[in-house]
Amino acid sequence: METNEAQAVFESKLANNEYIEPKDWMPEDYRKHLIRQISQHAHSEVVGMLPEGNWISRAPSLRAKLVLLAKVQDEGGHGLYLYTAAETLGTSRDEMLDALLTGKAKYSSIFNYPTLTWADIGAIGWLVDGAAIMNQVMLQRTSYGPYSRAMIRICKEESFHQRQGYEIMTRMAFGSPEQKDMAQDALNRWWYPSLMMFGPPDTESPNSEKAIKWRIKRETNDQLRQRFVNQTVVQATYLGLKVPDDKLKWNPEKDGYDYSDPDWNEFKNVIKGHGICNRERINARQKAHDNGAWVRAAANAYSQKQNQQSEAA
Ligand code: BYC
Repeated sequence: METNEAQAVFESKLANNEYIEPKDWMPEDYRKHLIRQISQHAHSEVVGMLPEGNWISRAPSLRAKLVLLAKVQDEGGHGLYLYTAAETLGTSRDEMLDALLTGKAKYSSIFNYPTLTWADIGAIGWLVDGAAIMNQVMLQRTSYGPYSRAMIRICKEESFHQRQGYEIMTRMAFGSPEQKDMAQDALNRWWYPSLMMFGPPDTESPNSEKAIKWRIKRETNDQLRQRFVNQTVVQATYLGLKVPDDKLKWNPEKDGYDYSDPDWNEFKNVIKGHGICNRERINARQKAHDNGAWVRAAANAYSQKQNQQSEAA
């Protein structure tokens, strides 16, 4: 097929809301854009296991420990689906991991903040998974087939994660005065970093225009952030907690809340690698990668042996 003809088929699939599949022709920019976004998403899932993993041994009950273990394990699975989806675009796991460990690839800014108390585990589930779902529901309808199918599965698990977080917050907010203070303190520290998860404002988002044109993203960063604020304020009110924003006000004209922007300079600093925990997170991933070298070597040796046996047969 000539490139012009292939381009026309690509455009018509997008216009008809059909998936682009790995063997279909696609513009090189589209392929690169997806590798960037999907690998960043995969890295976020895997690095996201670290702040919560810190609390597995300190969970306040056996039930809480089991639920948290299951959640952290799910995040590892999400990373796996997403790395595999990215591999269908012609990159390799080694290339992606190298980009993460050398700081060339980003992962979500949110995971560079520390988890100081058990209430932070509640806040992560409620706010961070809540923000992630808001973003990921749209990604279930993304134009690239393998990414969309991974997202459908991930979203089912993320809603369980959001509920486990909200359950922790409910127990603490309706618990003793000290527990309620801890819940409020966690909300104070996680609110603005959660708003940053949706990315910079639309006017400063270099990737959004193409992402929307190619139907990789279906909604803009600001649209999703606004929906998150509208939903979360109601939940905070139910908990009797105060969102740390004095400018927060219902605006009937836009049918949503007016709210204060996060500190975008802080955001830029964190994604440049200068957040509180950036170094600790990458060191932990590097250590896990080094410790896993023998597993990769054993798996390679096993698959080589299988290949030799099937060639000989
Ligand atoms: N953090 O043009 P923009 C989870 C970068 S984890 C870091 O708006 P785009 C969970 C952006 O990459 C799920 N970097 O970009 C796990 C770009 O830089 P590059 C996390 C950010 O791609 C464990 C530049 O800023 N979710 O659920 O159109 C426990 C300009 O931005 C961030 C995903 O990863 C950020 N917050 O939109 C609990 C979702 N924001 O790459 C929970 C998938 C922006 O040009 N990703 N940047 O060097 C996306 O939907 C989009 O990539 C974003 C950004 C909305 C994040």
